[in-house]
Amino acid sequence: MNHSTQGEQNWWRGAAIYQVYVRSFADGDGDGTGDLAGVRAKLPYLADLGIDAIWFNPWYPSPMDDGGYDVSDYRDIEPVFGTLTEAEKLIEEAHTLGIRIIIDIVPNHCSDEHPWFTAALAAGPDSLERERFWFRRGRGEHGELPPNNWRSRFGGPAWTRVTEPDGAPGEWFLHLYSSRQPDLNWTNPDVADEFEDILRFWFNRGVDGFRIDVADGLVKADGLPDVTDPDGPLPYSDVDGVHEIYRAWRRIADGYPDRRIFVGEMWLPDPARFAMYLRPDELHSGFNFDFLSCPWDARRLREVITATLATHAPVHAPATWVLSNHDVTRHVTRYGRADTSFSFADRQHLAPTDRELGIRRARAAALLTLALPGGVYIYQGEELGLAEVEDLPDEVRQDPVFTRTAGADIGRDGCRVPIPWAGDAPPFGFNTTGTAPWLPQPAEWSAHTVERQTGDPDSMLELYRRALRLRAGRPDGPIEWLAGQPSGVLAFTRGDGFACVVNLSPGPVPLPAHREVLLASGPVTQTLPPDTTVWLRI
Ligand code: TEU
Repeated sequence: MNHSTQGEQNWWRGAAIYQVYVRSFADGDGDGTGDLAGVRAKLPYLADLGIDAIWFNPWYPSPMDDGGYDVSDYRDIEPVFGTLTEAEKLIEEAHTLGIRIIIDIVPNHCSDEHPWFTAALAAGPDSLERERFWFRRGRGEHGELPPNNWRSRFGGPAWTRVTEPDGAPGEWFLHLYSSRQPDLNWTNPDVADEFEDILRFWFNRGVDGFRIDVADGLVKADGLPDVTDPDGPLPYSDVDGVHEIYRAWRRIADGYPDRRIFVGEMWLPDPARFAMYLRPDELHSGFNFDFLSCPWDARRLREVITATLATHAPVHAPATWVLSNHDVTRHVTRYGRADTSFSFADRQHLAPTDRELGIRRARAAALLTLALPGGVYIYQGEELGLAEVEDLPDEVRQDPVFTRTAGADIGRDGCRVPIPWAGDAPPFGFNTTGTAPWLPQPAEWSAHTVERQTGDPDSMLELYRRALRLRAGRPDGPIEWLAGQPSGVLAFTRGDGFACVVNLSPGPVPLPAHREVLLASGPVTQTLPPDTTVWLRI
């Protein structure tokens, strides 16, 4: 069985899913911000690339305090991006091209401009409106201290004090992210009902699945206890009750005759806890951040791949493979550094990076990733070999991570710079009006445009195109490691006749016996050079 003959119902198990950060993908109306018109115009590009589905970052109305992860209306489209009618057309056009649509749902928190939150502020303490959030009186004599010691993931305390309708300093509300993203209270049945209805709203409009933002965070430990050990279990992450929510969501998805799916975003330290979300009556899949965070090292990668497959096997869920997304440093940059791992604790901003090495490894990593069993996520621009933009001026940075940490964490703007499509100067075809994009593009991106790379057999884009095409038709068997390989080499087969070999050692290594080189990430002869991957027919 290969991907193309897999049952329609199982499309998600081996899908190549392309992540579109709408704001930065393509600007159809020429105002400097990407939009749905831009995406619709580029659907043929995505179809030609060979992807199976698109995951859209949040496209809902939003004050854009956190790039749309601060939602003010879950049943509409951000006006800067377009309209609901346009979204419906986009879904239909994508389906016509054989591309499925996954959208982001943000159930942990909403925007402070969401009508529920403005109503809660207005209604005052002890109101039913406040029950939909986490309002608490402060500690200290006059309630001047936050209710507990939780920290926002964007820096600073996780609580902000409000001014009550009578003008007096009042209660505090919880926000695990920015102070403009109040956490919803999932013990309140209003919240569960509302999100179940939102799921149906979009499923009824043809959406094929949801990526669940902060999927582990919805349920908080009873009594909101202080964090006592930051390395131990956290009272706001992976609390057992969360699974009930996903069982209910799964019943809704399974109520549709064609397959609708969920992919959870859970950054969890314990793989066994992670797998619990992927039990047959919960989420279909989850992002594999261990693979994303892993350094470019043969032993470590093999450990992560083996552990990932072992984690997923008991729950019969397919693994996913991710190298980059809108939250992390682009892997071309990471892979060119001395320390090639990723960690939120230290983005290694401006650590020296060897661009050529980064590109070579990114090419090799692409073929490794696309050879593994399960689903794969490709973040927009990855197929163009874009690097992190590390020299953005402070005044253009928009990520609340940057402001809330006073620049101690540079934030995520550097991986969100608008895509270069064509031409020799900004905006590189991002729009046709010449309007400056919302984040400035580096001049060197003239070498990375889709136009420049199309038809160039050595380009990253053509590598992705060929790899995705071959991937769709290749054997889909389980992975088996090839024995007797030199150290620093990852080599495995997938079913009959297909092998993938990655050389992470410092010198060239001999190729295993083969009948044909199907595809290589760099020049190969009888030997495989360092930082190169080859796909073989054996
Ligand atoms: O991210 C969840 C999350 O906690 C991290 O990935 C986050 O980016 C990091 O802690 C920042 O330092 C998700 C989204 O992917 C992210 O873009 C949102 O900002 C966040 O949720 C809040 O909705």
